Amino acid sequence: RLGTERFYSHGEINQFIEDLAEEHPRRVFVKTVGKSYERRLMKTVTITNGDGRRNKNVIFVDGGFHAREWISPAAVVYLIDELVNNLADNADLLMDYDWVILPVVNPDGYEYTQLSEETRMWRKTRKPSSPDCIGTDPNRNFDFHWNEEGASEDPCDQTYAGSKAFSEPEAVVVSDLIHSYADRGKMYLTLHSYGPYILYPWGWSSDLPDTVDDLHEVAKAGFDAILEATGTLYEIGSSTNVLYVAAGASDDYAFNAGFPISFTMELPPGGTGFDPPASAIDQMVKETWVGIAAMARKVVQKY
Ligand code: 0X9
Ligand code: ZN
Repeated sequence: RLGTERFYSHGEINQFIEDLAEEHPRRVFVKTVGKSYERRLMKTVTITNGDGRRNKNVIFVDGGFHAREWISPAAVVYLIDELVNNLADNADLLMDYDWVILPVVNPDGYEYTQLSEETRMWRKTRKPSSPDCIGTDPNRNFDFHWNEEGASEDPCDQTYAGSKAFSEPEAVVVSDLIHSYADRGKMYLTLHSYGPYILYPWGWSSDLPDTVDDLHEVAKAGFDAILEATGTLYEIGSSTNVLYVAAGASDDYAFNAGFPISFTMELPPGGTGFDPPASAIDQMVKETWVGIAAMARKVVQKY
């Protein structure tokens, strides 16, 4: 069991989900879904209530898109622990839903930021993008309005969109998962930092989806729950309107593929922004879970 006293490596997180599956063989299932550029194993954990019913609706959660946003995998680890080890409080969230979770989308980048102070603020993947530069922004690499706005064609930039859509193996893994769950996936949630924001589509343009009221209602449930629990004031709205236009991201891709609810949750800042101290993890991940649970509760009522 992983506590909240420090940040964990990608290997430790993979081991954590493997151990959970071994301890709870009827409730927790781990699957290797692909490999990163540096051949790290990317694994999903599927959490169920163990009733054996197949093809339930799905809530899909991922973290660790951007290497330096360490609080994201930390929040995902806490969410996994909560769903598995606190079934009593979360039975309603697992009655008609399975949760599929990919804790670290960009393990090469995540490990790179753990190497040294100098590499701590790395954002992108680690595949060479030109003779001089390394990395693509995995959250600009999806094949939906790819490279149209808010993305860069310069391989040395932080928001480099890649040589083509889905040039990065890590983005392909997420896309394959999105498609494999699109028919029963009701909420796609990708955790980033830093905000605090709960963002919904679209991020590729300032247009709002026809179903913006549904998106806003679910986001508001998370907003209210967090405000009430800790006083943290999230901002909610469309990615483009709250933050900036940025095409080729996973949230728009999942929404377009059929998930009726799709959010980027940007957790609050800490430290200089992307580097909250380990002492802040406990409070931050618990607060995040309050918001996610409230949004999931709204989703299981609505869909
Ligand atoms: O720019 C991003 O990828 C996200 N912000 S971050 O600071 N974590 O890098 C926001 C993505 C919002 N979604 C879309 N623009 N589609
Ligand atoms: Zn991010």
